[in-house]
Amino acid sequence: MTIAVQVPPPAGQLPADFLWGYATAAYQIEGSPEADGRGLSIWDTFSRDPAHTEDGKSGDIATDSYARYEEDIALMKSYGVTAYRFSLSWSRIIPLGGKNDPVNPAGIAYYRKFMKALIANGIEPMCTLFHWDLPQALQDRYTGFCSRDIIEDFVNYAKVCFDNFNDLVNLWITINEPNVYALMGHCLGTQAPGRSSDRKISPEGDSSLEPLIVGHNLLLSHGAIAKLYREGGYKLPGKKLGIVINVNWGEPYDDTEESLEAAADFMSVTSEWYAHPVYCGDYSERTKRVIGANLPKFTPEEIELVKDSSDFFGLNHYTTYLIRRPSSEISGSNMLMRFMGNVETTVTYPDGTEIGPKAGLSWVRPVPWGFKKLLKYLYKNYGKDIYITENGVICPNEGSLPYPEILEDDYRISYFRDYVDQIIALKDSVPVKAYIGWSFLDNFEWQEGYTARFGVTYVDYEDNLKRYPKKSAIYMTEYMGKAIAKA
Ligand code: PNW
Repeated sequence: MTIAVQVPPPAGQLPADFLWGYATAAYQIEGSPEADGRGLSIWDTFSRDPAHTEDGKSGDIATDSYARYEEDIALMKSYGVTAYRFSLSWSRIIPLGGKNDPVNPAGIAYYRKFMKALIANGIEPMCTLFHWDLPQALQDRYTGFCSRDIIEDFVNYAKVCFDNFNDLVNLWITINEPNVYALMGHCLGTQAPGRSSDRKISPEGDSSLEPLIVGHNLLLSHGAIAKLYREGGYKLPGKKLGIVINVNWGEPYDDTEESLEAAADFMSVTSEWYAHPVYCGDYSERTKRVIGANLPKFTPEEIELVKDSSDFFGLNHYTTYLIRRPSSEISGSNMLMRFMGNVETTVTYPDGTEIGPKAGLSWVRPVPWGFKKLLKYLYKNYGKDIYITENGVICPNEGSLPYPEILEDDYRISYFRDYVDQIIALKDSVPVKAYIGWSFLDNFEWQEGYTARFGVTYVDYEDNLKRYPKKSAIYMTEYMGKAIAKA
């Protein structure tokens, strides 16, 4: 089937070295959980309990991309992308995860073959070390990121990756969204490892403490890996390493002092919690105040370790919320609200209008002006080059539309185009170096199972996982092809 698209010219040009492409994560697409000696990860364990996903399905098959990588790369090449952001499965490389556990040569051989195929097709590998699929053995051994023991094991895993892949990778990402991993896995318990204070959800966990400890150990791990990368001879000219933080924009609900403070608290706890240590060396004063005594403390040596440990600001951004103080007292069990700065998020202004059109998933609405404000805010605060490492949306009804109507994703086209246009509008004031959309394929969307389709490529789960480009894929090929200057 061929889809006709009309692509008006872009509003301006992006530099010739601007990176453009799509992202995925290992557990969301690979499947083949036992191939070539892979060990179990916490996402195998978690998602094999049908109560943990919307459709009761796990990532055991996913989009079968471990086996179909050549087909996937050929499709990506046809999209004209210049970069692909993917993650490595730790338990394929070190099946039991730890520094004294054996390395798996078959896992390494696979990823080398895969990266070489990307490069041979003119696609720059953007490689994430940890996108949430921790080896189960480390969760069992010492509760994973709840323990400081993780740091040495994570550094060892990073070293194995640098030793084996650094000749093929110019852009490394240590951790994907430490904030989401800490909170969904250890406060709400809706993602692996599924820990929470709520004993109906988990037999173990402490929603008020563990996310902070996990966050702290993620930051220390990132700092230690960056030190290894820089001091171990891996940071060669043209190579970079950074962390990816998920930041949504929080706009004050109204112009009262109370809402302005609430929005500042929201931004502080949802993004500064990680960004401030990574770029400035310690938790910000506001984060310390909002979170309070439970926030772990860095020693002076640790501050030095995490300070300026990322070569760029890796930004995953999806949406904007209106922020106000909650109308009633936050109950002790609603810890997530506390981790959002003791605020309430809404999408409806005082006059009843909505911040953006409803999407196919409740938490994401297109608000391109919020993205623009965020880019200015992040550059003003941290002064780093910004790499957009994820940005995407689901169309209304996309979960239920049949093929081929489902390919007509005009809603996604508007979203992508409006967001890229903010980057173009700011090109002389905010250095954005990459735009990576989420996602290359419909895939295993964590607790949503296969019900939430973020891809520019439709995957037919009923018919041998066949791939079909959606209209957005075709549109973006032409749009980005025109927007990025020719070298
Ligand atoms: C990201 N939010 O998670 C992840 O990196 C991807 O693996 C995931 O598939 C994708 O976004 C879509 O969900 C997020 O609440 C989770 O703003 C939550 C939020 C943003 C990103």
